[in-house]
Amino acid sequence: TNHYAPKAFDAVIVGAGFSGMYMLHRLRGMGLTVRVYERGADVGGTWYWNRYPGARCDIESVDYSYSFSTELEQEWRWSERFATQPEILRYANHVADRFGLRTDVEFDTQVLSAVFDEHDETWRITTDSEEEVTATYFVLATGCLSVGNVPAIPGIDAFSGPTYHTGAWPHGGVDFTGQHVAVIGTGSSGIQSIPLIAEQASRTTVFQRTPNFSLPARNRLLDDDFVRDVKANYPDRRRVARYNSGGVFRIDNTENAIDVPGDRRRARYELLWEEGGLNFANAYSDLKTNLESNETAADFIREKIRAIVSDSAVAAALTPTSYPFATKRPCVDTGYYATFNRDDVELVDIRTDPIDTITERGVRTATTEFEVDAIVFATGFDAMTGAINNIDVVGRGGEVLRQTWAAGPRSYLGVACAGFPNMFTIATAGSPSVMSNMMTSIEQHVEWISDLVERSIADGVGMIEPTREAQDGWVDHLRELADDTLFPMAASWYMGANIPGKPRVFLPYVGGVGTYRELCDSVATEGYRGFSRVRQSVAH
Ligand code: NA7
Repeated sequence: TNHYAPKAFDAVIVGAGFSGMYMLHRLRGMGLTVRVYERGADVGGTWYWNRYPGARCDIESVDYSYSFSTELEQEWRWSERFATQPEILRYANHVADRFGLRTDVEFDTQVLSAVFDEHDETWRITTDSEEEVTATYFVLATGCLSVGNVPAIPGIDAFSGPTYHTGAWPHGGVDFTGQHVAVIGTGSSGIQSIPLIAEQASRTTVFQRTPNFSLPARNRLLDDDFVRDVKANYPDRRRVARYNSGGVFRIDNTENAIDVPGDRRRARYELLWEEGGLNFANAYSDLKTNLESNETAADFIREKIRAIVSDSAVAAALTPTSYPFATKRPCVDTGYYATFNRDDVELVDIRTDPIDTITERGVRTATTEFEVDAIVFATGFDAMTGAINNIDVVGRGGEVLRQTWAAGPRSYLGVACAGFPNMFTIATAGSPSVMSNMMTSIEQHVEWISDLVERSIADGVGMIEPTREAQDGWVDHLRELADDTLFPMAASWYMGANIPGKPRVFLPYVGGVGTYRELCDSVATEGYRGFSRVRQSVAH
């Protein structure tokens, strides 16, 4: 062996969030040697970085958790219906400790490139610690909302006070007491943080480009009876979650809103509004496909906004009208709309009064200069493709992934790419992950990918990759599914529309996690249909 030969692993995984952690656990359990690189100083991914006030998961905690270990499931006790970021991060740490994951993770390390060496049939991976390692399998568990988007507003560097992005929040927290704070952006992060920032700051100015539909969380502490009941019924609860559209414990309603009398429909909306959370968005099966049905739900929420917000001009500005309900990710809030009834909170509609520039003292719109002490960017992420495109990924024949994806991501099943052998992606474009309970999708992906790896090792296959035909077919299928829905009508991050210059392609698989799981399972039982160099699977 060559003294200078890079360290060789069976698998390298990028990212130690919930995807990377479980992938490590599975591959290690198969006897593989694994190295994980993580740019953060510890595990948790999204929940490591997004420490802004009010950060919570809007999937219920008892569902937003791993199901792969019964012991883990039984020993962990969630305290709230919707867990806070600190609690979810504690959970991630608990998992890392319990399964001894940290020993195989290199923290504070960013992967810069991964180049497929055709001669050795291996991936050569370099990091910012100037290390080069090789791996047979290369897994991108880089997260779908992990590259922050700070808009290029002129003058942004001139501001004399501190600026923050919700997705890179200081670990010690920020004290806004006595300050005038500007918040730019009203997606989930803005809507969660604005009520708490407003409580602390002396004055809060919210700059809104597009109003969002937000549903009340109705968060609560979980009582022992509820937790006991969930734990006693976890297998059933998880089974339901795996096979419905959203990966949560819910029976999908097959009724169409359009077929239901107005008073009954209204009663159902009222019930789901009172129950709180995202189930409202699945009140009827045609809400995301039929504009007229969609309007019934949208109108219901618009009425609620008018009822909550006392100033009618502010209420009108907060009311979404430019896109159908739920075609942008609906938000879940605690007291968001009511926050605008405070005397110390103002809303600036930058559609009518656009931001011209950021100055030394604050934010200047076409009409006004707002002098502020701090600016919070709640401006979202270069979603789904951002983190992957930040790495120089080079496949067979020098094919550069970023170039292949220039007009939109291309993959098979959202997990593998033609020309990039033994490379897998978790919870990114082309899969239902972002439109579901991420945990359900992550477990499905990780288990399916590790089964594929196990099978190909057992068969002595070597390199596996999807065929171009299978990949083209998947890209077409994704577009056809999306075109049958209302989703393309919104300028959302699902469409890449929040990032200037990003191709407008609908990124997620919109067919639901249950259908997707069945499809992936059928691909596997048919000898990994669409992959090349995988031998026919023996009947099992
Ligand atoms: P989102 O949902 O992408 O929200 C970002 C917000 O920032 C949204 O209101 C944007 O308005 C606004 N934005 C983005 N760029 C600008 C510029 N240039 N000027 C003004 N306003 C801007 O990100 P979040 O972090 O809130 O949530 C991400 C996901 O996390 C969420 O969907 C859940 O899945 C959890 P726009 O609507 O684009 O007009």
